[in-house]
Formats: sequence, C-alpha cells, structure tokens
Amino acid sequence: MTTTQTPTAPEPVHQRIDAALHRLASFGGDLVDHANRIGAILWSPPRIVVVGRLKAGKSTLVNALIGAPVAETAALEATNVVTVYENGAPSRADVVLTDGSRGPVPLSFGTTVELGHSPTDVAYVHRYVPSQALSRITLVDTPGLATLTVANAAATERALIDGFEQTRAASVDADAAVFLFDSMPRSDEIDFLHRVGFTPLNTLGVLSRADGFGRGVLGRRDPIGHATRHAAVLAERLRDVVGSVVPVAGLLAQTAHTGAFTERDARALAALAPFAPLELFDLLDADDGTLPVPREQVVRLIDMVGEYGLVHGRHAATGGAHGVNGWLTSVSGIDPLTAVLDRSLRRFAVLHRAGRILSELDSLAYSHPARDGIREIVSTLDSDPVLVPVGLLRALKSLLETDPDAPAVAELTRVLRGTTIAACLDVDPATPPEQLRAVAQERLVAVQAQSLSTRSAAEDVALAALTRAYMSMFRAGS
Ligand SMILES: Nc1nc2c(ncn2[C@@H]2O[C@H](COP(=O)(O)OP(=O)(O)OP(=O)(O)O)[C@@H](O)[C@H]2O)c(=O)[nH]1
Ligand SMILES: [Mg+2]
Repeated sequence: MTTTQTPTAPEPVHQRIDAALHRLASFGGDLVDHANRIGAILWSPPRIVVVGRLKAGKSTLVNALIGAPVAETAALEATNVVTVYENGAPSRADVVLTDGSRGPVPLSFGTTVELGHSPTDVAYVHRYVPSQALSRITLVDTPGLATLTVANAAATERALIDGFEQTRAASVDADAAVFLFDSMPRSDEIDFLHRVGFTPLNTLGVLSRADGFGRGVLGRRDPIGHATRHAAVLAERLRDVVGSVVPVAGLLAQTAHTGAFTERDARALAALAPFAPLELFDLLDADDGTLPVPREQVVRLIDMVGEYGLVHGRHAATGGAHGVNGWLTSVSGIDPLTAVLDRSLRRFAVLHRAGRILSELDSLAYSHPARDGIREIVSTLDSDPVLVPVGLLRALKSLLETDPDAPAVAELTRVLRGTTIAACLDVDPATPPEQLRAVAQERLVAVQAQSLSTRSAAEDVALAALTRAYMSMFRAGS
C-alpha cells in the first residue's frame, strides 16, 4: 500500500471474497449452493435506501436518480410499500411477502404496481427497470416516516432490519441510506436511523426541496443559496447521524432527467419573461386572461419546475427544452449528490455489503458440518490486510450498537474515512513514509495499551480491528 492508494478501495475486497467463495464451493455438496447464493450478494450493486418524513420528496428524488418516472409522486398518493428499484430488463415487478414468499405482479400503465395483497402483508416490491443509473447502485424507496403513520414506519423498519434466519428473505438488505429532510429532522427520525443500524459513514443527508427553502422564490434570499448555507449548519449539528448534507431540488432534477419538459413548455415559459415575479403570481391568481399563455399551461409548468423554475427558468427557456433541462440540472444539485453517492456512500455501502458476507460465512463456519474447512477460509479472510476496512466497519457498527460513547468510535470513524494513510492517521498529507510508519507504530502501542482495560466485548473487537489497521499501515511503509 502506498500513500496514494486508498486503503478502503472496494474492488480488491471483492476479489478476495470471490476467491474465498471459490474455495468454499470446492468443498462440494450444498456448499456450492451457499457459495453461489453469497456470490450473488457480493456481485449485485449495493442497495441504497431513501428514507425520510412523509412528503419529503423521496420518490421524486428516486425518479430523478433513475431518470424515469417509475416511483409514484402524485400529491395525494403516498408511497405505502417499500420498493426496491434494480437494474433489469424487461421492466417488471415481484412482490415479496412478509413470510418471505415472492411472486410476479402485473404493472398497469407500464409503471403502477397492482399489489393484489394488503400492504401489511407485503415486505417489499421488487421492481426491475432497465436503467444505466441502476447498474452501479440499487435504490430503495420507502413510505414516509411520520408520527401519524406508525404503520409506514413499521413497514420500512421491518424491511430494513437485516434480520437473520426467519426475516432474512423479507429484508431488503440496505447497505447505505440517503436521509431526506426539508428542515431539522425530528428526533424520532434520527432514532429510526440508529435503530436500523446506519452510521454516519453510510448515511448521506439531503436537504430536500431546496428550491422552496426559507421564504421561497419571492423571499429576499435565494432559496437554493440559503439552503446550501443551511446544509452546512445541519451537517455540523447532525454529525452523529450523517456524513454530509447536500441541498437538492429533486423536482427540478426529476423534470430534467425524465424528459418531461417539452418544446411547447419551453415556449410557454419564455412567453412569461416580461413579467416581474410578483406580477406573474398576481396574474396567475387573478386568472383574468392577461397572461400570454393558458392558465393550465402555467399550472403544468409549476408542477414540473416549481415556482422557482417559473421565475428563474424563463431566461433559459429561450434555449428551448434543452436549455431549460441544462439549467434545471445545474441548479437542482443532483450532480453533486450523484458524485457523493458514487464516491463515499457507495464505498461504504460496498464495505458494508462485504461485512454482511463475512457474517454469513461466520454463521456457516458455526453451523455447517464442514466447519473446520470453512473456519480456515474465514480466518484467512480475517487476517487479510485488504479486508481491514471491512473489519473496521463491522467493529464500528457493533460498538455503536452496544457502547456508542466508547473512545474507539471516533478513532474507527477517522481511520475508515481516510482515503490515504496520512488521512487515516490524521497527519499532514505531505508526511514522508518513514514518519507515517512511526506514527502508525505509536498508534499501535496506544491501542495495545487500551486493550488491557476494555469495557465490553465490542470494544475488544474494535481494538483488534484497529490493531490490524495500524499494523497494515506500518507494513505499507516498509
Ligand atoms: N418544489 C418542489 N417540490 C417537490 C420537490 N420534491 C418533491 N416535491 C413535491 O412534493 C410532493 C411529494 O413528493 P414525493 O416525492 O411524492 O414525496 P415522498 O417523500 O415520496 O412522499 P411519501 O411517499 O408520501 O412519503 C410532490 O407533489 C412533489 O412534486 C422539490 O424538490 N421541489
Ligand atoms: Mg414516496
């Protein structure tokens, strides 16, 4: 490992686990099936779940990310079942019931799922959509959390808890979360995230509906600029919950990415250019025929680009639908969001998935008649320096569950976040390799000293994982 390489790159992690699965399959018998089943988990894209309050804009954001209007967002239609959107052709849907059974369900009008079951019997709907965007991640849309809809929260929780044995088949196995809120999240929403086992490393905050933030488009401050500054404040306040907070106007991104905006819409928007913003809304309210385009057309524009787009998108409309789509994309914040999803969130999602697979192997090593051979495979993986970050993340998760105030929490988080050895050690990026070695050795000694008086089994595991991490950093410099 050199200082320029990331110690948490996922691809070598995949290769190591794949090699271990080949060894597992070589034992023959039912272990071939186990290896295939676990291999399918390994090679499928990580699952990112979108959670948040009722009407926070979750389904709209899912559509924007997929680039097709597949998730229901009608103002009166709340999402009432967890829905997994996975890349696949032809477009189709399965329903997975709470007893783990699964069967195909028809799609009406090409997108709406005909459940044929009461939502309380449904664990989740599995939608296959041909989509380039879904080839790297699978997205999971969830019913909104709200104190008034306990059933919704229960449905989401039931599908997210990574249950073993009896609930495994009915769990969506999420690896990371996008947490949407349009103001400060409530404590019950935060509790929910902790309960389903997400850490700030695999949770990204989204300040949604940024186009209407504060007093909206008619306010003194630009809502998106205001939302951007507020996102930085929220990121600081929510640092125990999310890794960062990105402001996003999902509606604007959805319109731009789904091709909903036509040339006719662009002409109508351009025709509204002569009016001052306030005058525009007054004329719309008065509905006295003074507007140069029919009222329904203006209402359609607001449905697609919001009041913000109506006011500020007019200048872009002279460039036609293409001009408007480009402008919508740039102000929506979708590109920065996609970049974070693709880099940090996906990285931790992949590590999380790898951890899940190691747990599967652990339980096989415990229960299978060929346990000795399987234990050998597990111990080879456990001592592999490439899998160090997987062990760190597993240790962090269990420490957060049992002893969230333990000092190792901050240390594990820092080492996991680092993409270079210097960052993992929290030293100047220009630190020469021999000095990095010395710092790694100091940390190693400190961790070993702490190991003499631990408070819990989870802390023991955490310190062992840190020992392995510092050891591999120490060796990397030699
Ligand atoms: N102006 C504006 N409106 C938005 C934005 N995102 C969503 N909306 C609107 O908010 C309403 C709810 O959006 P959804 O995406 O259905 O919200 P949801 O969180 O999936 O709602 P539930 O599934 O019912 O919890 C819809 O009318 C959307 O058009 C946004 O970024 N800006
Ligand atoms: Mg929804």
